[in-house]
Amino acid sequence: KADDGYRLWLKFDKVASASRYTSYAQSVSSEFPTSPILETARKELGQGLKGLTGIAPVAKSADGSIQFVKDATIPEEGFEIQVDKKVQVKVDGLSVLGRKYIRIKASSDRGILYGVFELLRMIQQEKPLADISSSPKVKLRMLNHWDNVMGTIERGYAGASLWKWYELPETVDPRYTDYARANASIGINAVSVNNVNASARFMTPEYLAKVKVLADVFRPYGIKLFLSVNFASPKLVGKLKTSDPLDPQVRAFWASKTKEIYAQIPDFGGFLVKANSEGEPGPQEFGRTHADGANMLAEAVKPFNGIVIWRAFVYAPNPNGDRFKEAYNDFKPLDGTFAKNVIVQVKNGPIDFQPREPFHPLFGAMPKTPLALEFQITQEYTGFSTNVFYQSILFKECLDSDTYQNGKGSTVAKVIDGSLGNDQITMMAGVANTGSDRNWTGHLLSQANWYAFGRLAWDHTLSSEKIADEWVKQTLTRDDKAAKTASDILMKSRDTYVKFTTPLGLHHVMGQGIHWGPEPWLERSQRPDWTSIYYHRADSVGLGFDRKASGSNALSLYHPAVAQQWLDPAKTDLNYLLWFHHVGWKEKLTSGRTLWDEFCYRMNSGLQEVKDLQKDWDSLQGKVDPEIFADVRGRLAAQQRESVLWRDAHLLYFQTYSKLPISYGTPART
Ligand code: GCW
Repeated sequence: KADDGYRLWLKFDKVASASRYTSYAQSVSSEFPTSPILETARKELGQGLKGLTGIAPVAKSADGSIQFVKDATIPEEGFEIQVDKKVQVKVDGLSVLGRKYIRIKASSDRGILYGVFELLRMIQQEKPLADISSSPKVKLRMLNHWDNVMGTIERGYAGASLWKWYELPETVDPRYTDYARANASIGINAVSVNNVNASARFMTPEYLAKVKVLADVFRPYGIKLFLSVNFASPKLVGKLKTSDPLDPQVRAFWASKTKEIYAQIPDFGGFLVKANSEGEPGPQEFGRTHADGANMLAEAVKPFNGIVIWRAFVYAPNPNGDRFKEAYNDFKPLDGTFAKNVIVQVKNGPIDFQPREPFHPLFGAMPKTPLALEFQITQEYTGFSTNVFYQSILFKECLDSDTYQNGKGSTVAKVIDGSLGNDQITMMAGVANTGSDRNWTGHLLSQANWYAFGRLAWDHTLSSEKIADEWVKQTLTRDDKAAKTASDILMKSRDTYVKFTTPLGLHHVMGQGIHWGPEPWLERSQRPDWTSIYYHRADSVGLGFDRKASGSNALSLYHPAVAQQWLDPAKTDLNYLLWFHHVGWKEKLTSGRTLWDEFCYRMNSGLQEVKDLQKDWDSLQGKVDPEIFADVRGRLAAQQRESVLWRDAHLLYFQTYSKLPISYGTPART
């Protein structure tokens, strides 16, 4: 039967080497008292082993061939897997050493659940079973859905929302469970279900009753539910005259609303807030700060151990300003003023999820405030669902960036995992790329981005190669050669995409309406920061945004050691060049080519590389499922068409400024 991608990386079909694992698949015993999460672990283990080995383990009270063992020394949610530990067993009154078994040790049922998925992951890749101990580096590993009441998804490219609000609460789509288990299998333990451009309807009893049902489905998978809130809810739902966070009635509204939510969802996670950004309401309307707003909500959820996740994605129109600096200018002065149960959520880069961005200058600049890192899994600026763009590469680039907060080695990863301070809350969030398409993510290869996000949120030290290899072996093929080809496609994809869309540090030049395709020629709009020329700054002299002291001076927001690497155009990594410098068209770059020639060269090689990706994928025919093969093949062809559009649009537009001939620098290939 052809594979429609629905089963994601959880296929659990019988493996060729099943006999290697059968002795372990006999029975399961547990030292833990029963609980919904433990029952999920048992069920997943049972189903998984049955699929992978053909044997369904029986439940035993003790001495199973797989044992869930309690060990209070293991960090919360972490686990240890021990394989082949010998035990003393009594046979006919004699004590004998023998019998192989697997122990999954944890301090909690959650740890057992994650250990079970780790074990299944090993078997599914047909790896030799090995001891492993693992625990998550950040506490909240969260998906943010930008899903609307009407069933649409903001920046979603895989169909409609998974949440069927009109059918809820009465009808519960079994897909909600499949979604939860996919998340649990990669360690995701929190989900905000609605768009940060939030409808206040989610604060009504009608919608809370629906949301409660989702929370009930997610709970046995160890997933906490959060809601995005509209800051004007006191006015919109509570019928108050104001939503001023310092107004006693407003505070009373939130206190009682919070109580109402916890009555339905006792383990409710808390609120996610986008305020005073892109037209969303917020505390600044009342002359209050982001901290005033966040702390007011924090007070409401505090009695229930809830938290407030306050987004730092803010910018306002200012023709002479630099959007790069706005979040920093708003938030840096507030460091140390947020309540203990607030975490500030910062996008990976200062502008907006571009295919390549320098890391956000707030990382490293707010030592007294826990910061969450927000990535965008959905491919708004990275090719929708027609382009392959393996985001692990982008995620890692940001995580591994050094902020120098506490000297060399203070990477973004260390800022967010709390190892530089004593952050109570630590968190990584990803804007979900899931939708109602049968294969969940539109482009089948985009499943790897959901997978990679979860794996990196669990352990940011994993390499992109390892994650790609794991995903491919579970999802596409275990044939070594074919798996290598598929992984290589993923590994190359990010660079290829950057080359034909935004090479050399060009940014925010996409179509401004739906953010699809190139639109560098957008020079006028009702807001200056919503044009392309605001970002690319092309003129007769050259291209790029000067962010040194001679320009916007945004570079000064970074630690001097960070700024240093980007200050001198002659020493700046070419991948970031136009982020920080306005470079003359005929200026020689370190590559030996002039800016214009390098630009033409990269655009064209990006396009050629897409052709290479197509060839690589074609070589997988017969090695991967035919339905998946055909689907990805079609999308790569669409990507090829788009790459021509990007190259030609960019070169013809920018040529009106450079006035130089287009030359690709390499012999054109067919
Ligand atoms: O990337 C931009 C998107 C908006 C989004 C916003 C945000 C939810 O274009 O659609 O709004 O970011 O992150 O708030």
